[in-house]
Amino acid sequence: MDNDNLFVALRAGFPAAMEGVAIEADNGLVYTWRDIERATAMIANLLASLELPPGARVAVHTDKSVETLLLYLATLRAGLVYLPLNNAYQQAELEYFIDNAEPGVVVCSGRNFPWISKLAFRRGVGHVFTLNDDRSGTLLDRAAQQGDRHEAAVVRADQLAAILYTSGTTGRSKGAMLSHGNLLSNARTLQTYWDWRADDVLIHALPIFHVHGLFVACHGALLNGSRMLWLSRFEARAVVERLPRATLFMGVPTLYVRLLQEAALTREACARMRLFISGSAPLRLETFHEWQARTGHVLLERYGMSETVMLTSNPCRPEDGERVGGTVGRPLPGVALRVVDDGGVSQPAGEVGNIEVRGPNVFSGYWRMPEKTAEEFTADGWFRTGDVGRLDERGGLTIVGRSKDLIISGGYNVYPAEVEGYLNELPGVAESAVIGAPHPDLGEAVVAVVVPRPAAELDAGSLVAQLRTRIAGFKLPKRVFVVDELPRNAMGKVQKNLLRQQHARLFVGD
Ligand code: MLC
Ligand code: AMP
Repeated sequence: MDNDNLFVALRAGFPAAMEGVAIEADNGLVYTWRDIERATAMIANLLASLELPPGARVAVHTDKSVETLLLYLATLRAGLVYLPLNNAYQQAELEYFIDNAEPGVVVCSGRNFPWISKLAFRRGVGHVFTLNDDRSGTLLDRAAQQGDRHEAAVVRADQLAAILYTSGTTGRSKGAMLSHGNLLSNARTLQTYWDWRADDVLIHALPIFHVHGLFVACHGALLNGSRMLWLSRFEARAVVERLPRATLFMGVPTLYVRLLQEAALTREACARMRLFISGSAPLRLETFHEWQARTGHVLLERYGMSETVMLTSNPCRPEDGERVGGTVGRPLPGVALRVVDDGGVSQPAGEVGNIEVRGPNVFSGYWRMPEKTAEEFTADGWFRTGDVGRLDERGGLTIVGRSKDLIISGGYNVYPAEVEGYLNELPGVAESAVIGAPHPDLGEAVVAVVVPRPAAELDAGSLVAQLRTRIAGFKLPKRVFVVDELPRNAMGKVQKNLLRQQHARLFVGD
């Protein structure tokens, strides 16, 4: 019987020598391919023993660990739906995700169990397990009692593999539904386009609750039987130390900015490396050039989204052309991309417009939000990315901005409407506007401009302290300005462009 389970395809990429090393973790542990095979079977057997309904969601809010990756693979293997959550998310954020996704299982770190289990059980979640980054917790305790053989669940290519929440323009997150087929088609395309080799060694330093660290990085290595050098968190020095033993690295631009601050980052250190990939946020041309001068390597920039996985890439092989700084390359094989005006008319090369895409990698819609899904797709099936760009004569894409009101800070997305919503609920706040300001390390930093209610005295520090208990730390404003009023146009709409201009040099020198 045909089985389109993504796990089966990844598993087929494991080398025949199952005793070989698959993952070397920074805590000194080494995982063989057989370890991955056995551990995912045991966790999949545990998940199967819970007798969840088909399509049940497994929501995961843990610190980064190899075991969390094993849980992801086991969820695929069991035919359930993986729902990764940024471990910086706080109570209000978790409540929303659990209400919206109605998971059958929640897995969290032991230190968060008291509050997460309470809110999960109250919302009818049947099972809450713990998983810590030192291999302790009830998930592994229970899995240890299971058999280490498991026949992967039979799934169709269009069945859901994962839901990735991506913040909505209205301030509420939307769950992008990705199927086994979406993820596998993209993984296979990248395998070829980036010329993955069995002897590649990938330094894995990204979080594993987003497309970049979980799908692009891990699928590549697993599908290809390549080793990963695993870091539980990004630390520039630890990455540089591993470069002489590695061939591949993937990062958001902030990682490259921080690596460039390391004196030990030299051509010699990078001698064995074959590819450095950047994405998830705009890469400054200055970083692109500095990287080349320091390491002798030309960074490969690519562009993607939670809803689509990878869309475009600069070339990897010389015969596919040169990597051009400031551009995100051509659409990947199988991906169709067009630039249209607001009326949906395709623009000629050189003209700026809205980026729309289509392909086997594009998600099927937002979880339980048919109206939002309908809004984001055109009548003829193209997905509106919310990004704005232009194509050159040879089909290369340059992203020039976004039509969606989104801040990308250190590779994490922050939706101003969401932060404004929380700010406006605080005592003494009449209204607020949240913008992104250029930042040398983070690319963009969150800045809030707040208007007090009559007679209220607002203190920036106290506003941030109050927000801290409600939302993830990376969404907190790095600066807060208290003003008498917000600039508005004749229609009464807040003129964020004026605020952006006003604060453009807040974090960067002249
Ligand atoms: C952490 N902090 C941030 C932040 N990350 N603030 C703003 N923006 C960020 N990105 C804050 C914390 O809240 C904390 O604040 C302080 O910084 C220190 O926290 P930390 O955890 O020690 O930070 P650090 O380890 O330095 O993290 C920075 C980082 C991390 C750049 C390594 O943000 C990161 O790993 N980013 C990668 C995100 C990513 O993988 N994106 C891919 C999305 S997929 P305080 O106040 O408590 O001190 C996607 C699709 C695609 O977009 O195309 O790939
Ligand atoms: P996410 O919703 O986290 O998947 O973020 C996707 C968004 O990140 C895209 O819509 C783009 O705005 C942005 N993005 C990803 N890669 C790049 C890139 N190379 N350059 C500029 N923006 C990017």
